[in-house]
Amino acid sequence: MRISNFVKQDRLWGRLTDLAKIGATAKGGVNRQALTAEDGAARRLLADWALSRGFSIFQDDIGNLFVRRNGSEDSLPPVTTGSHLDTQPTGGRFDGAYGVMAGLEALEALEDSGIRTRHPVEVVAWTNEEGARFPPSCMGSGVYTGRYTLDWALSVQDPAGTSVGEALTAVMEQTKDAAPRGFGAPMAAYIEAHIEQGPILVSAGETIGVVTSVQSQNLFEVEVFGEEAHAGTTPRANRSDAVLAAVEIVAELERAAQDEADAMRFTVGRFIAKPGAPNTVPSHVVFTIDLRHPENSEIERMSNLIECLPGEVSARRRCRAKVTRLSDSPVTPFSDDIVGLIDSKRRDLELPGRRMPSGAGHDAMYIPPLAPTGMIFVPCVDGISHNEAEDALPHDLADGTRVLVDCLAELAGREG
Ligand code: HGY
Ligand code: MN
Ligand code: MN
Repeated sequence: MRISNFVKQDRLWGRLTDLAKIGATAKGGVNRQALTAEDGAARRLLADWALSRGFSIFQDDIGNLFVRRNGSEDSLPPVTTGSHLDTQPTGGRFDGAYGVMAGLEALEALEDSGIRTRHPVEVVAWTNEEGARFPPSCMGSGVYTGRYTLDWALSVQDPAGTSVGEALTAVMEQTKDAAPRGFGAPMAAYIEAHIEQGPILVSAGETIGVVTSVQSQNLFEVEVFGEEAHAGTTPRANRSDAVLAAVEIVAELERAAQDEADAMRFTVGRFIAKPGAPNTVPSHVVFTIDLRHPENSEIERMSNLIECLPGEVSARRRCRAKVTRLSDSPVTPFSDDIVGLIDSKRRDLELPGRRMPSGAGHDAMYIPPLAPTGMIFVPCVDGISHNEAEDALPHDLADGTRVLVDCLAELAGREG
């Protein structure tokens, strides 16, 4: 008897619908940025759903929230699934939320089946996966796995000057009934379910993406320093205009990032000029560069350019530049065993699918040093994501959850 028989599409869809109400936007999307009151409310809702089913809850010092269904041998490391509850400012109802709700649905299906597992099975909601308010992304999983120190993460500030530490205190208070969990606690395996956030599955009419790797991604912060001056009286020859230097830097780097294969992903998502007065020459610009590529050598080539070109352009414009590499994550291959298991379970369920790399970053990319790791993709409508129009079909979401729970049950050593 497959545990996937106990997955309830309506229960999963209902929870996603309830969750999407927290931070709902007028355009039908979700704005539930990390460590906001909305994020706290979503975490509380997950905790209440978990407790009402008899599961237990834990949280670590960066706020990663764990839901646990005990195993018959509870000292064994858990088999873990999960994703994130925070969203982009103009986010959708499924990015992250699907993986957490699919994990909760998997625990419910196990409970409904009456089948025990040797290992405990856990769902985690990682803190600040998006890195939209507090860059870099995957901060919670990064601290959990030792990529970042807790102290550094707590010191990161949002554009308004609020630190992660200040925002985290209020949010963790809402789940203070969760038991403590240490960083890096071992896992027997980790599988994350997520919408693909791209066009491949939906174009092929397939249901399951068996993810083989996550492409490399580096995040940079570039600051350009100039000099404030009067917009009306200051000749060009006397100006140190930080914006003009910054836009020249971006234009030159964007040209260098152009490749025949259209594989390099170069994004300037945040660009803030100060003092921001229309009639004062700007003295300070801070902007981000999100760089991705399927090959490590290519992203390093482009990263080296990003680290030296801003200084050269700035000097030509009587400005100076500072480049900080906020995060770098090389290509992350997933475990052959987990990839093989996901592929075999999708075939057992006669679901069309393919093996494929992930263009988007996910918390799963930080887990391989800790546990055999994999991901399950399901299609999203027209491949749209990081957009309020993001959408997915209930049966695709349920099918991905069916594959997930059959994998978790096997990895956790089902008894019966
Ligand atoms: O940026 C990413 O790829 C992820 O969606 N946070
Ligand atoms: Mn995501
Ligand atoms: Mn995202």
